[in-house]
Parts: sequence; structure tokens; C-alpha cells
Amino acid sequence: MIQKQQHSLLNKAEEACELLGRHLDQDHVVRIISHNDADGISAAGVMCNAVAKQQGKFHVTIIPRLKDENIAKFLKEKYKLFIFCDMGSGNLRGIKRLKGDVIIADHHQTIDSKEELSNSIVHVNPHLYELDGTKDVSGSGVSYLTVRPMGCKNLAGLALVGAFGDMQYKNGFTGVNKMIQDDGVDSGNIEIREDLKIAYRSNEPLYKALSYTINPVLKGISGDEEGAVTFLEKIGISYGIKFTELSNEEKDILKAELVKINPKIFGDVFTIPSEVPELTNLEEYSNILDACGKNKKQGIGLSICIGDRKDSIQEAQKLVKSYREDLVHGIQWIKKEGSVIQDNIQYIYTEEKRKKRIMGTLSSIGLDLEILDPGKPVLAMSRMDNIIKVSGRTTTEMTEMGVNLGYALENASKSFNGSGGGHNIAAGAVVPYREMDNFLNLVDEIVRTQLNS
Ligand SMILES: [Mn+2]
Repeated sequence: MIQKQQHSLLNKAEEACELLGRHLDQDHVVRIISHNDADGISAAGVMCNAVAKQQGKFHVTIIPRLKDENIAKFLKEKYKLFIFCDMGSGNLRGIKRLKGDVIIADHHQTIDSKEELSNSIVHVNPHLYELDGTKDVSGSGVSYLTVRPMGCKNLAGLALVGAFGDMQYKNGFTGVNKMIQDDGVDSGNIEIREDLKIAYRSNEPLYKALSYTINPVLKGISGDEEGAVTFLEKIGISYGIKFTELSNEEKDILKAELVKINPKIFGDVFTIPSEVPELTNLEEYSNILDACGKNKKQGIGLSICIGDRKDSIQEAQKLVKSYREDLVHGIQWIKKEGSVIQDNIQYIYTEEKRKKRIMGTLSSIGLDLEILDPGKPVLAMSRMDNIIKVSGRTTTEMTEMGVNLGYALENASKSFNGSGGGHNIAAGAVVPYREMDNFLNLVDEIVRTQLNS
């Protein structure tokens, strides 16, 4: 069944590819619009690389969200082909009004995806074939499928960078992602080997590298340089040198000790062997794009994807560095201050600019490290003038007990003239600042109902 559904998706992607090919034959400039997260930036990168390979021209814009005002601007543009990557499925009504042909290469589930479309729009989205777009394919993956018939297996690695960015790797890739992985391995673009998943292991001293490792988290070590030093001293390994400089014997000791803390620290590591060292590791590549997007430097991220191997990488690494320093500070902050506990939820609150951009990630890490009680969903509240931006995070265990944060935040925010929604495990909302306490109480109430039903 899945095979058949996947086949239907590939057919649709092929249809999109033919449409793209017809426009490239006529030398039309391809108008690409994509999302500003790691997945969206790599999705645009995949598309641009494929177009460039056919000697085509493109014009790209990377945006945080496809709003009506964006579409209003595109309506005035004279391009013959628009491609929306990692977005668009939720804006079919607006997109239908565009003058040119359209390809939508998205993986988000939306209510209006059953909208009637004309022949000038090719809509490629796994949800249309009952495939799971939350874990089986990302926006960059759908973009990849769209150009795959042009012979682009060298882009498989970049396509999976987006999947890592959207957290689709869970003890392995599944569905379409697995197919892309096979493409990459068969063509030599991707290499997979078992190894320790220590972040920045070739460019930072070991204690720092370990304290920066948050995927997976290491209790007592992630976000804690002193903890990392203590751990390394205890097992008799010098902390000041790089992982890559350790002897094989030391690497074995380290592995044995780290696995005791979290078995997930040893596993498949994905690389693009032909890449420059900074981008070889797919997860680190994804972190770089993520940092670019979060700092509104999506142009740098895109330049990297389309081949700038000098200035952009240096620039992006500075962003990564400041981002991970913020994370370490954030982890220490939560450790020290904890959260505000309510009956069924807990929350953290900030007005600080550097904390605001990491609040969601911090909540997840806090739960993983158990410095925040995993038994209560976390709402991370960031104040922006008169409104509060809310990121909600919980654990799989809690969702299995009935918690659905997407539903809770959507309903609670609507009661206070806000908006919100998302997945059961991670969701977001925006509410007026003056309603913050009422909002928290209502979410607390909704979560209680969810747990009791
Ligand atoms: Mn995505």
C-alpha cells in the first residue's frame, strides 16, 4: 500500500519535473519561494542546483511565512513559473490567482489541500497520498523528488539536510526519506557509518564539543562545560584536545562511558564525503542553515547550498557559534531558575532578545535533560511588546497519555483573540500580553481535561 502511495507521489513529482523542464527549455527565469528554516533553505538549494545544472536561471526569495501580502506581491510579478518549496499547500486559494504556472513542493498538512486546482498548478505533497509528511519526507525531500527525474542524485545529501532540520531522523529514516538515503548511498553522494555523535568534534576541544552536544542530550554534560570537564577527568581523558586527536584506546573508553549516559550517542552518522569539512556532516550542515534562518541571514544559508564555500561558511559559523553559546547560557539559566509550575503545565518566561529565539529549543532540551519535569508540558513565553509568543513542548510519553498541545494552544489562544496550533508534541501560539495569566490557566485546564479523558 505504502509502495503504491509512494509511487503516486513520485508520479506527481515527475509531472512537476516535466513542467519545470518545459519552462527551462523556453529559457524562463524560475521564480522560487521557500521557507526560512533549515528545511526550507535546503529545499530552495536543491531546486536552484537542479535548475543551474540545466543551465537555467532562477530568482529566489526566502520568507518566514507565506502571507497574503506576500502573494499580493507575487501577483504583480511577470514570471512564467513559480515554485513554492516547504510552503504553499496552505495557500492554494491565493496561489491560484498567480498568472504563471505553479509547482508546489510542500510537506505540510492543511485543511484546504483538497481545493480544486487548474492544470497550471502541480501540487506535490505527501499528505495528498496519505503519506506522513511529518516524518517520512521534508520540504527539501519533496523538492528533491521534483527534480529527481532530471538526474540529481548528487543532491540527495542536501535533501536529507532538510529532513534533519525538521527533526525527521528518529533512529533512522523512513518512507521517502529512506528512498532518498538509498539514492545518495548508491550514487556515492552520502556515506553512513556508525560513530559517536559528538557535535563540532573536529574543531572544538573535547569538553566544549561535549557540552555543545544536544542531539542526543547527555545528562550532566550538555550545556555544562564544568560537567563535561568533570566527566572527562573522572574517566581519565584529557579534556583540552580535540576528539579527533584522541588515541583509538581513548576513543574506546570515551565511547563506553558516553553510551552509559545515553546509548543514542553512538549510531549512524551521515556524511557527504565530497563536501568541505564544515559541511561534511549532514546534521552540522543543517545546524548551519538553521542558524542562518534564525538570524535572518537566509541569504547566507542559500549561498552555501548553491556553492559558496568561502565567505558564507565563515559568516554562518559565527552565527552557529553565537547560537550555541546562547543555548549553553539558556540551559544554565533553566537549571538555576527552573520553571513556574502550575497543576498540569509549567512555563518559562523571558523578555531578553537573545533568549527569545531559543525558547522552544530550550524547552525541548530542558525536558530531555530532565532539568524540567518531563511530566508537565512546557510553555515557553517570550514577550514582544504587547504580545506573547508561546512555544509549547512536551514528550512522547505525555502525548501517549492524551496531551495534544496543538489543540490546547489553538483553543486557548482563540479564547483571547490570539492564534495558535501545531502538532501534539510541539505547538505555538500568539496571545495578548495582558491575557498571559488567563491563557496559562486555560491551557492548564485543557491539558487537565486531555489527561482525564
Ligand atoms: Mn519543512
